Amino acid sequence: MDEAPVLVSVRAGYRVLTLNRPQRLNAVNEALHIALASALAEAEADPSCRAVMLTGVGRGFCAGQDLTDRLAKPGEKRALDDALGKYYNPLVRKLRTLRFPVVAAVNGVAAGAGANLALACDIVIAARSAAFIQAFARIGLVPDCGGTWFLPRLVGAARARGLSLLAEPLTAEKAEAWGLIWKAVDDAMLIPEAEKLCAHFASAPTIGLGLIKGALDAAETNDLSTQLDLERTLQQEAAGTPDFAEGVRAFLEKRTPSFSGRRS
Ligand code: T3D
Repeated sequence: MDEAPVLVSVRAGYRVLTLNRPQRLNAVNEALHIALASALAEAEADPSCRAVMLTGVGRGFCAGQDLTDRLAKPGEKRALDDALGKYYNPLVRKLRTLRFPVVAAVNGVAAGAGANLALACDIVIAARSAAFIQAFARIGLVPDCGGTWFLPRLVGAARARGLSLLAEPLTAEKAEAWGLIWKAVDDAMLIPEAEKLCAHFASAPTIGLGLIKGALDAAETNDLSTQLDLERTLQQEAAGTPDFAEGVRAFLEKRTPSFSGRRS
């Protein structure tokens, strides 16, 4: 039997999803798409899951679309809108709207859709040896998987254009300096650091964190007045959670809060 394209490890309060096609730097084929979507759906359906870590086996995080599936016969035109509509776009939407944080632990090169898959996660930490490559222009494509949306917002227009048009590798350290990612860490510290973040999120006020994700995404298109109204609505929702009551009680009692992450 073929090895599973995504390995799932269930930990206390979170799950680790590991892309597992190391011989192709975890390039994405249809089987990996299906396995990843299903692993995310299972994590979402598990009330005890309060964070997800996404990482890769071997020396790559993810090299984007598996190009062996894209070789065209002379004169043949490949239709890619289906792949985006059926797999990549729902994947990005899912990551952005999951009710808990997703931590990308970028263990090696992240290229093409692999780079943007990482950027779609809530917190991106990368091994110092990793690099981010908007590889699309090297093969005549356009950054997808949210790249044209994330890049200018994260690093500004000039750097977004440089990265997209030149398709040069950006080191993890430079990615941190440019604000593309949360931080670069020593290779040996990548998984321990990512585990620490996930363990933190596993005992955090999960409903509130989910609302924060939504508020920050909405802020990208809302004007201030609309955003103020949204904050009002979301704050009311957050205030109705047991975690808000516990947070205030714990503060006043000078103790560490014990958040359930539950709505009621
Ligand atoms: O099609 C659609 O559905 C639309 C969506 C498109 C989204 C996209 O992601 S388009 C962009 C696709 N990705 C790329 O263009 C990146 C291709 N890979 C590379 O440029 C290089 O592999 C890297 C810069 C990422 C790493 O280079 P290096 O020198 O460290 O490794 P390598 O030797 O190139 O790769 C190792 C193996 O992985 C190699 O196989 P081999 O020769 O040992 O048998 C290589 O062919 C394979 N590999 C790497 N990336 C892919 C891949 N095989 C298939 N597809 C890949 N994307």
